[in-house]
Amino acid sequence: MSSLRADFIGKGYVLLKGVLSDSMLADLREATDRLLDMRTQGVFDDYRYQCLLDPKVFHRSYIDFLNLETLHLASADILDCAKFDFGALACLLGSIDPKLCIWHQDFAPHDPDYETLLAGAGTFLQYNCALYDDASLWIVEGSHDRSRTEAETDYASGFNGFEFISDMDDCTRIDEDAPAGMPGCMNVRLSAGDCLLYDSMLWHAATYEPDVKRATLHGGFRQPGLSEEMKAHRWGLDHNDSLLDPGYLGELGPYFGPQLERFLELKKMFPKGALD
Ligand SMILES: O=C(O)CCC(=O)C(=O)O
Ligand SMILES: [Fe+2]
Repeated sequence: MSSLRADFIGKGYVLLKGVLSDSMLADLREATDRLLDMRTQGVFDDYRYQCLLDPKVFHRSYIDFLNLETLHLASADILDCAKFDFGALACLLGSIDPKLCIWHQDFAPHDPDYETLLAGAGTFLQYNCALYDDASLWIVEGSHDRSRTEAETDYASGFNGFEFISDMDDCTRIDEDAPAGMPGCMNVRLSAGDCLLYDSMLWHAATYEPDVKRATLHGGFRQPGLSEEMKAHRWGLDHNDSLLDPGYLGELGPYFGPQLERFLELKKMFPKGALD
C-alpha cells in the first residue's frame, strides 16, 4: 500500500503542501474574487458557492485546477485506482458575520449508509484547497472509521438544535472555547496553495471569521462504482445541470475530460443525486 494511502486510512486525512503554483493561484484568485464581489453585492448570501462550473461564474482556471497532476496522482494513490469519479466543485467563502459550522460528520448515525461509509476509508475523499491562508477547519484525527465516542457525542450534543452554521456568539455561550472544546480535536492550518485531502466521516467543524478572506476550493473524488451502490456517494449529481451541455467549458483536459463523461452518465442514472 502506498504511504499516502496508509496515512489517509490511518488518520483520515493527508496534507499536501504547496500544490498550487503562483501563477495558478493568481488565476484562481481572479476567479474567486469575482465570487466574493458577487456576494458583497448581494447576488448570493451563502458561505459557499456550490457550482463553480456554472456558466454564471465559470473561469478557465477551474479546468486547469481539475487537471492538476499532483492532486490527481495523490488522489489516485489514496483511492488505489488510476481512474475515479468526480464529485463536483464548490468554493468555501467564509462568512460576513462570525459563524461556526458546528461539529459534524457529513453523514450521521441515522443515515442508512453510515456504517458502510465508516468501513470505506480510502474509497472516497474530499478536499479543501486553500487560495488564501485558511485556518477555518477543525478535525478529530482518526474519527473517520470508528463509532463516535461518548465524549464526542456528549460535546456535540451541547449544540443540538443549533443550525448547521450558527452565530459564533450563540456557540460560545455553550462553550467559550468552541469549537476547541471537542475532545481530541485539532485545527488544520492551510497556507495558500495547500490542499487537505480528508475523509468526510471525520468529525469536523469550521470557524468563519469576517476579517479573514477565505476562498477554498472544495470537491471530492470516489472510487468508480460507489455512486451506483450508495446514495451518499451521489452528492453533486442533483445540481450542475449546465454540465449537460458542456461546450462552454472549452478544452476539458486529460483528467477532467473522462471524469465529466462519467459524471454525466451518472447524472442521467441518478438525476436526483443524493436527494433520491
Ligand atoms: O467550511 C468548511 O471547511 C467545512 C464545511 C463543511 O464541513 C460542510 O459544508 O459540510
Ligand atoms: Fe462537512
